[in-house]
Amino acid sequence: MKTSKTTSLPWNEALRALQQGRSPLVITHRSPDGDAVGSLLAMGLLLKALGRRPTLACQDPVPTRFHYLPHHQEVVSEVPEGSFDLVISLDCSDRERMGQVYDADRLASLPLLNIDHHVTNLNFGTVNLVVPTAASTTQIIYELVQRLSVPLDVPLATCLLTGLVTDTLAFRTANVTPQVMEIALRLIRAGASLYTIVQRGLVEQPLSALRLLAVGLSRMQVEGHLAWSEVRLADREATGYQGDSDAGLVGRLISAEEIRIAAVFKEVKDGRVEISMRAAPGYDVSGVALRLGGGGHPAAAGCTLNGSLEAAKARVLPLLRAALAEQEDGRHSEH
Ligand SMILES: [Mn+2]
Repeated sequence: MKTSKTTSLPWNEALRALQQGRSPLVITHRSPDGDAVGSLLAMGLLLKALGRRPTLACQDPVPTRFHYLPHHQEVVSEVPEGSFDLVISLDCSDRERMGQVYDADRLASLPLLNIDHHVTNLNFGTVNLVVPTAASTTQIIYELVQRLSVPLDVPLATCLLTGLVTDTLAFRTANVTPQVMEIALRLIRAGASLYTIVQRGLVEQPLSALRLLAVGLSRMQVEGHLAWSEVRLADREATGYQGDSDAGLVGRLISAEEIRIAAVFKEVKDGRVEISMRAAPGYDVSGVALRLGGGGHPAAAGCTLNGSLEAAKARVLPLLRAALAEQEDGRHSEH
């Protein structure tokens, strides 16, 4: 990326790892989003162009809304037998985000190429190509594609643009720069359909998602500039919602102009709670997520806690109140 920090980033080490690995295992994060799936499939295409036969893995299935992406059927949730000589982690801010497909007993001795754009990345790889200024992990892969002179065909451009579009909510986030728009333009020129990606990747939802959203909005709690809500396992049953997202709930909460920080507490299986946090411009929830063992970006971050919904709220809400108070103080003293 064209920033003053470019020289300190290990582009050459990353390129060398990609060229040396004969049988790479590529992993993206559990509960995959558009950038996770787009990165995984784009990296698969890049490696195939280099003559490799990569294994593409994700703990959870590719959501059906991303089934327009080429080769999505190749993603496995169980890592097959076979000897790998390189692990590539995509869009994961820590090792744990890779989920069960990263079997440390089997893989910890291998070189690990960590490619990510989360500011909270723990640099857990052997090579850490972590670029927080990138709007998506696919933007970093685009740069690798350029440096390796891999031809930009329609499938590759579609995967790359999917990450860029979904992580920026269709170019609406604060990290969208002229360079991001230039890359998007090149990907569209290469044949990626912006319309398809926006519709399938961001806009369309099943009716059950709207029902779940309605339940979540009806439980909204507001305290000053803080808003939160919760999604229970029983809500999924009642609404028939099959996806593992919050159906856009946290995005709706932060869209209220009075709200500076929003959170959704989502009950998941195995007695855990996933917490999604959002911050309005000028506020930052990545620090709270990092303290709770998660990670993310200033405007969007998350973590997973063991225990009940009530226990999660009791632990997280005081931290969010404190972050909000501190950041509001900081803003006032700037004037
Ligand atoms: Mn991402």
